[in-house]
Amino acid sequence: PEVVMMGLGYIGLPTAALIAQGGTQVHGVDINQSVVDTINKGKIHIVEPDLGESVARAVENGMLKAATKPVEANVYLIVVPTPFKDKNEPDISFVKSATKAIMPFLKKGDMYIIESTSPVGTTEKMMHYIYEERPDLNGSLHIAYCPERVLPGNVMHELVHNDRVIGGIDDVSTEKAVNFYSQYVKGELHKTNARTAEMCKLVENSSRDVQIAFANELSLICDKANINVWELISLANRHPRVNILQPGSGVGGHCIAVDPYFIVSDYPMESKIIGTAREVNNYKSFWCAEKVQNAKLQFELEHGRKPKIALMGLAFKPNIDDLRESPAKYIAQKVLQNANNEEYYIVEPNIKEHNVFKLTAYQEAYKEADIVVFLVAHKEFSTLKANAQKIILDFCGVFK
Ligand code: SAJ
Repeated sequence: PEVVMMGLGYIGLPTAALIAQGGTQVHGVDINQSVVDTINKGKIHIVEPDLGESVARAVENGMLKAATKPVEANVYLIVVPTPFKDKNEPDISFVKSATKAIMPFLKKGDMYIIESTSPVGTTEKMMHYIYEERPDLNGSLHIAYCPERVLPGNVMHELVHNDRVIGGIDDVSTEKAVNFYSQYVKGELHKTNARTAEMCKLVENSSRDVQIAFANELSLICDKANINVWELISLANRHPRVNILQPGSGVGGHCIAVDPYFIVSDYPMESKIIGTAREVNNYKSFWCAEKVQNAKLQFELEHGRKPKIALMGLAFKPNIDDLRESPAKYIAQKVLQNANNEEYYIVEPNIKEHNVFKLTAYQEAYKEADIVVFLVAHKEFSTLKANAQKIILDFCGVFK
């Protein structure tokens, strides 16, 4: 094969399928045997629009094969997770073990590209690691960092159409990597060095986190000031140079709630706003759970009975089925921990069944509940009619 793709997850698999579709032979590698088996059957293990067809086609015409071990190729892409061990240290051990796995196959002139979100300096670190283990190759590889930027739910489109930032460890590496991506990316390819490209990815997600934190902070202020934050933001945004994002029940997912820590852990003294934004967004989820608790006690005092409570939405953002790092799920768990014989309805219209939460249809939950808590602004919820009989805790602006 021409390309070895290390990691067949949310980014690796769509990228592998896309490259294969363009007529390049791709060998995909994943440590999970059942993922490998699924893909070799032309099926997929993740939910993403249009990915299924693309993988099925690529496997059927023999351009994409999956395995648990790499083989010899000309281009090696590292697209594995870089989780955060605790609040102090990003974990690049998957990048390192993927690099170790391809080490015996590398030959002079090969290209090695990291796409995984990584702390600044990771590409240089991996270069030193490779040349230490393979001194025979010294200086002969083309090494670059090129972060992915796709939005879950729109991956197949954005992989092709988003601009990319490509940073080599030297100019030749950058040029070679640009040539490679130009085969399947229609967006612009921007050249830089590896460190800048690494920081660029972290900054993109930190920027969004900081902006959401600003909106969440406003929601706390407005709650105290008795002002409708949704109206306030929409009015402020009529200013030609103001563009405030939407408050919600917190910030979740695998990227925006994690990547800022990659900066904060390396530059703690300098990254005050970035670190504080993380705190504000985390606090917002805690605050929401407290609000539910207070509403519950208040209801009991006023009505002399336990309320029925609907928790609307579990996903980490609207209109997806992904519960990873979800603030809504965190709030639901916290509320249920404090349960004291109230009746609860848990709603997630994008999921049929869940092994922990017993799910109820959103219409029924809304009809039955005394207290309705909107945790995610799923499109289904906007069809519900406001009802003055109910206590509504609208954390994500369903009724604005
Ligand atoms: N959110 C708000 N208010 C808003 C917008 C979002 O509370 O106004 C919340 C969402 O509910 C969610 C979280 O923020 O909990 C993150 O959602 P998102 O849609 O902003 O982003 P992700 O995590 O799905 O994808 C991001 C994208 N990055 C940017 O937009 C800068 C995507 O382009 C990246 O590729 C992806 O992270 C990644 O993999 O890094």
